[in-house]
Amino acid sequence: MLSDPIAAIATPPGRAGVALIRLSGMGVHDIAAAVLKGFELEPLRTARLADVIHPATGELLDRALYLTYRAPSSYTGEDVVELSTHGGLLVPAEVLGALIAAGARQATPGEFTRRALGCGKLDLLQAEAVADLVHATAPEQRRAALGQLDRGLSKRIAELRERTLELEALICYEIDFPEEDSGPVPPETIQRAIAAVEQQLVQLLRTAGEGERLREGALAVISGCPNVGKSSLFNALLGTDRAIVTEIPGTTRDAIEAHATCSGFPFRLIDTAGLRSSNDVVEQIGVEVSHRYLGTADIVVFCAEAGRELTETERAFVQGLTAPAIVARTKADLLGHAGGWEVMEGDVVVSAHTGEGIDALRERLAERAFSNLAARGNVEPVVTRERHRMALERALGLVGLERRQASAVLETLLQVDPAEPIRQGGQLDLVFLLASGT
Ligand SMILES: Nc1nc2c(ncn2[C@@H]2O[C@H](COP(=O)(O)OP(=O)(O)OP(=O)(O)O)[C@@H](O)[C@H]2O)c(=O)[nH]1
Ligand SMILES: [Mg+2]
Repeated sequence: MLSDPIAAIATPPGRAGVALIRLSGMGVHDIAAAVLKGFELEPLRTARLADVIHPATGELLDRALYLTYRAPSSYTGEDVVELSTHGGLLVPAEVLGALIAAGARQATPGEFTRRALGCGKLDLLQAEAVADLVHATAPEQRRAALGQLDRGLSKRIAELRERTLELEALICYEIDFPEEDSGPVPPETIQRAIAAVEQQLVQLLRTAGEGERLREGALAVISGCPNVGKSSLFNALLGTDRAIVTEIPGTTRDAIEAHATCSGFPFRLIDTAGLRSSNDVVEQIGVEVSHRYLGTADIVVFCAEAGRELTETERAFVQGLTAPAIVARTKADLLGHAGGWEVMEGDVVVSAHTGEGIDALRERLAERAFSNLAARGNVEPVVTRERHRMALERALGLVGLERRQASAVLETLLQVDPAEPIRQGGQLDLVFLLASGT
């Protein structure tokens, strides 16, 4: 099925050597022929150079490479032409204008991928993976997105769907042909099969918490008393001087957010105001903001200078946190070789000035915030969106229902009308349409 012709610049605006413009839909080969001098459709998928001409004025706009594709063998599944023009702000915009003058329509965001979905070139999970790949900032995000694009999660869902359908067939067979020669299906067989599906659903759901965190970045809040070196540590983790550092306690008054990658995993790092009660209104608001962030944190880096014991207040604060905490003992360089203080197990000793312990802290952050994913490796699919989680939770609920109903049906097989529970079981199929989004 071919839809109306659309065109868009696929590369971001700004100065660059090359820009990619895509055309997809009905009649795009004719549209391309109207703007590319000497356009040839064949051979397909072969780069050729052509002058780009405005169809109305005949003005030369660029000299570009183009490739042709014929439905269904293209990204969208439609007829496609891709033009590699020179980059920058003007040339790609003018070439796009020429294509629109020749009959194309400006594509809406995501429309090419939506068409790929409509033409069955991608399923919804793969289309989501394309978006995740484009937005990836950390290698582990890229790995998960590529796994999903490679149908990792789609295949797992398809397998589960297959198993569930077999299960339903087994139950239906038992109900429809209870006196077949092959004898009754033992109830344990059915129960075992249901339990196996349930277990696989639970396993997938276990990846959801960290999977969603992987897409969005784990919220890591740097907290502690004033002047303990929070902003310096924040800057050291980022590798750039983002937050202001001074020797005056109460320097940071607002929460500062920045993206960081630790051992391949994405984090949203937050530097916060030092925790203390203050008469300064601005500082006090900053402290309240810190508390708000602490309430939503996935992980907290609690800072206290190395070489001293944590105060009672600090200890109580760490114990009262709802998120897991890593205690960072800061300014280690000031200690020299001075001994006489004990590093508690799990604490990380760091110096923002010398860089000591910063890599260890990065590793610890990744281990604590993504412990399950880090341990699983890259072989297993990961659930990365609320939509997936909710569909799987629904499926789990329905499988549980099926298990309960199956036992009831099997126990009283000939005494009840079995049609109703089985129809209920049929809902499962709907849930496994996760990949198609219906
Ligand atoms: N020697 C040494 N000094 C440090 C280190 N980290 C921070 N400092 C110093 O400690 C002082 C406070 O540092 P900040 O990073 O501003 O501390 P903070 O916890 O963000 O302070 P507030 O924002 O006021 O709560 C500054 O003078 C820093 O230079 C370190 O690793 N070694
Ligand atoms: Mg600060």
